[in-house]
This record gives sequence, C-alpha cells and structure tokens, in this order.
Amino acid sequence: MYNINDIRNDFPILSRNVYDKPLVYLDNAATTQKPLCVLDAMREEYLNVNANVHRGVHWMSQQATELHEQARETVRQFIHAAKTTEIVFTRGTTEGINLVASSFAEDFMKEGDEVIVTVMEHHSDIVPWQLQARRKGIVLKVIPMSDDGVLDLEAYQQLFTEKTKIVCATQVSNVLGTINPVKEIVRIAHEHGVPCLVDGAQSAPHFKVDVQDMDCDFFVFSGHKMYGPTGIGILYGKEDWLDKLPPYQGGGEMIDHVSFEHTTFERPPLKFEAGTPDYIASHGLAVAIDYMNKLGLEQIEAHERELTRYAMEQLSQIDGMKIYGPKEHHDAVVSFNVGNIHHMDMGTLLDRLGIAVRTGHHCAQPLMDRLGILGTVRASFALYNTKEEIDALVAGVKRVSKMF
Ligand code: C6P
Repeated sequence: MYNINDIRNDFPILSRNVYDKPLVYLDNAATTQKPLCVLDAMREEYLNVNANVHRGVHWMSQQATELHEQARETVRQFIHAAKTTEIVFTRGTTEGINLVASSFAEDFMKEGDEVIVTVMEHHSDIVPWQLQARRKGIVLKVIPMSDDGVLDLEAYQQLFTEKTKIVCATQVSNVLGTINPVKEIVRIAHEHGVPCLVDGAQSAPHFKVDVQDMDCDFFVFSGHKMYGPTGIGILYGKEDWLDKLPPYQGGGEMIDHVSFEHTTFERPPLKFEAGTPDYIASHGLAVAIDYMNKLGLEQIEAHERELTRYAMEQLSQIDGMKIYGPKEHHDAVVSFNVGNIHHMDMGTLLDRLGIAVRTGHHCAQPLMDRLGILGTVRASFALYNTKEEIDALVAGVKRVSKMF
C-alpha cells in the first residue's frame, strides 16, 4: 500500500521548517532526500564493518566487499542488465559520461568524426564531448526539437554520415520533463552501426528501466537523485563495449599485473574502478533501491505522474503562466515562467514561503537558447510529495505574481 504519511515519516527532513514555514521540497530533480533506512545502513556499516574492499583477507574486508558486490547485483536487477560485470560504480552520471567520452574517443574516434547529441542534453552530456572535440577534433551534431520539446526523429535520421561514431540522448529532460523515445533512438543508431549512450539521471528515479529491452550500449545515472547518497552513480555498459574500451583512470584495483615496463588490466568492471571505491555509498544506494522496490516502481510512477498532471493543470490556470515541455509523455518536472517575472525573483520569493524550487538554466544552456529564454522556475517531484504541497506552490506563485 502506498501510504504517503508512512512514507513521509521515513524522511524526517520533510517535517522541518524554513523561515518558520513548513518546508515544501520541490527540488528533487537536483537531489532527493534520503530515507532513514539509507542513513541507518551507512552508519551501521561505518560502525561495524568498515574496511577497504577487494583487498583484505580479513573478515571485515570480506564483509565490506560482500556488501559492495551485493550492491552491484541489486543495481543489475534494478536496470535488468544481463551481468553484474556490466555495472561500473562511478561518482555519478557526470563521471559516467566523462568515462565513456574519454575512453570511447581515445580508441574509436579520430579527427572529423561525429557524435550526435540532443538539443535538450544536460551540460554533462555536452561538455565531456566538447573536451574530446578539443583533444581529438571531433564534431558535435544536434537533434532538434519542436517548440513544445519533442525531439524531431526525422531530422535525427538526417544527421548520420559515415563519420558518425556514437549517439547520446537523455531519457528524460531535466528541464522539460520530456520522456524521449530512447528505444527508437537506439534502434536508429544501431541501424547506422553506431552505439548509443542513454542518460538516465532523470528516468531511473521515476520509472522502471530495462537496459536490455532498450538495447542501449551505455546507461548512466546518479544515486543521489533516487534516495541514495551523494558520490555514487552507475555506468552500465554492454560487456563487449566495456571489454573494448581502454581504462579511464589508472591506479589500484584496476590492474592485473604491474611492472615498470608494462601493465595489464583487470576485466570490467574493475578495469574502470581505479582506487578505493565509495563502498559505503554503494551499499547506501542498494538500500535506496530496495526501498523503492518495496514501494513498487509502478506505484511510484503512478503517484508522481498524478502529481505532475495536477501541478500542470493547477499552474496553467494562473494568469501569464507559460509551462515548458510537452503535454504528453511528461515526467516529474514542471518548468515555467509567469509573465515578465524573472525566474530568480520568483524562486527567491517562493523560498521565503518555505517552497524550495530550482531556478536558472538547469545546466542546459543550449536548450535555453533554443527556447529563447534565460531560465525557468522548476518544480520537480519525488515519491514523498503531496497534492497539498502542489497547492502550496500554486498559492505561492499566485501570491508572488500579485506582487509584480
Ligand atoms: N541535473 C538538475 O537539477 P550528476 O550531477 O552527475 O549527479 O548529474 C548530472 C545530470 C546529468 N544528466 C541529467 C539529465 C541531469 O538532470 C543531471 C543533473 C540536476 O537538473 C543538477 S544540474
């Protein structure tokens, strides 16, 4: 049963006040709050089983290693990957994309080669490729979208040339909420013989992901956006790609044998996990996934879709309201502006009412350029939000609008 009061009790931070007002936390796309079970599990591990992983013969090291490797299996099941060896622990989505961009460009791209990205990519799926563009002379091509934020798949097909080497697309836009047809995007990429990376930062927290069904070659997401700790994320890569890519960083754990003349590397995933991993955070992430699984991904999705629908319906009745993104296939973020009110003014005044939203370009400046705006106000929802909180947002936006 989806009992919202019980759920909210799992997140004590939601009951705090800011400026003597009850906190209304609607900045979940930036990061979610953490349930007690995640905090308790991490504290318990530090208190009782803390030891470095993959290194020690002693009992505690083996216990910690087991928790870390169990977490890999929990993640495998969560995204329905074929093998645990396809799950690489990273610091987050950003590091996952940097890893792929760096290693892929190193061995599989040369000057003049092209990478296709979408116009609604987060900076973390643009800048890593631009760094490679500077290093290797590769070129970015961009899938355009309609005014209401739907990707133009016809135009996408026209972008391919014999120099196209990889396609990168976000599954859900962190600004528009658009749910992109990634399965189709992957299919088209494969038709042209190139791999596809899917950014799952804003999808994995909200609905069931199946990397085998999607058939993507790489999939990345962050633990902190789905009730897990900061500093942990996942790169999923198909086995043959992870085998082919060169290492991203060098150091302990990722090697097979080292001499001053020559080093051989471990098999994936360890090949990409140089140094001591954040094994406490990997365990925390696994507990967060267990928490989501216990509530049920379908129930979480249904709850958040209803909140999103309600928010769009209520907000759209406000004078001067402009909501960005499509009406259909819209996930748990709502970006908007009201008349000429600057998004920063709106965000700052909402904050004084205890309402936490994000304002600005949301790390998607090329998308802002496409929309012809400097920024938006963005409310983003999680499994613990309520319609009453959306009522508070709507009342807040009306109150601020009246002041201008
Ligand atoms: N978006 C937001 O408020 P990291 O920072 O590595 O955990 O995630 C980066 C990232 C990548 N892709 C998408 C689609 C994202 O939304 C994000 C993070 C946050 O929208 C912070 S800018």
